[in-house]
Amino acid sequence: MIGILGAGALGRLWAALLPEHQSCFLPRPDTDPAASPVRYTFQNLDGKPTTITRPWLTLPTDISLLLVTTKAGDTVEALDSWLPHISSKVPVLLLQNGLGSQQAVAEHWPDRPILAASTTEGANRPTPDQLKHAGQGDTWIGPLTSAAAPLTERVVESLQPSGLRIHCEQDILPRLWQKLVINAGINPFTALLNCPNGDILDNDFFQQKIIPLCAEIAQLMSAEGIEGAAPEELRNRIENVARATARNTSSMRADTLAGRCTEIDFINGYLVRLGQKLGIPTPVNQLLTHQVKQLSP
Ligand code: NAD
Ligand code: KPL
Repeated sequence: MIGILGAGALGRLWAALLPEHQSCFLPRPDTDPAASPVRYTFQNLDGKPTTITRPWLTLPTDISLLLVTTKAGDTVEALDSWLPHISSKVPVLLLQNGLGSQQAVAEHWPDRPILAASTTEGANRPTPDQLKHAGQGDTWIGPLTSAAAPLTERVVESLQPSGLRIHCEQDILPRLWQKLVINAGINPFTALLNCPNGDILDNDFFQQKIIPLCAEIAQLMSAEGIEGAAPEELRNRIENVARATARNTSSMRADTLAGRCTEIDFINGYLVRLGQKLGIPTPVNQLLTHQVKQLSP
């Protein structure tokens, strides 16, 4: 049985795609243990609707793999409630965007098999009872702790029945950085300008900031030994994704519009903290982090 911690958009996508009876959700501490199962309408990539019903976990001993699909800022606390009840041999797969939360989990539980995924799948909930698979992508999975390295292939195999494109990646950090670059270059602008991804491209604020932003990120990546960090290349990648997802509402814009906390602390905010640690100035990341935080409750 695969346990899913975080019954939001991404968690519900995995639950819908994994075979029935092979996944369940781990409740939040404030959920009534007798609560009815999680039920929603799943709309696949062809738009076909299906009703999905998945139980809440009752016996933690039944879990063979834990997928963690909470937001980055909730992850350590969510795991803190559950890991004392789950065998230390069970692999824990983190699916958060950004960076910082993955390292925090690996540092808190260094002896556990902790893995991280970088995914370009897209899922959203147009209403609380609906889940839409909005875009097909790829998912790379790799180890964060030494106990996880020998388990990576087994974890990937156990997720293959979902039908998603999933790959083993022994060196997962560069993949997490690649996604971080995209999120750092698109998400804050869409939230601040309250526009879909593609609209940032013609905006003066974006055009003024994207070159110095990419220079900051490139310097941080080089200092961390991450390859593929020429500023112009980063800018091209960001602008290509903004073009390819032109009509999308980014997760940060969606969070801001819904009055939820954003993941800015794990995207541009992570880059600011890393710059402070390495002695590299990051004024554009600081500005974007500060301004996005002003939008949140
Ligand atoms: P979401 O807000 O829809 O879901 C998060 C869920 O976690 C919520 O249901 C929330 O109630 C639950 N949660 C919070 N604290 C909890 C706790 N202590 N115990 C149990 N559950 C708890 O977010 P999402 O869109 O599913 O994204 C989850 C993560 O995946 C984020 O880091 C996001 O950046 C990343 N991601 C999402 C997508 C996507 O398409 N949705 C794609 C790639 C990466
Ligand atoms: O990952 C995304 C997000 O919204 O968080 C992008 C790639 C920007 C797509 O919207």
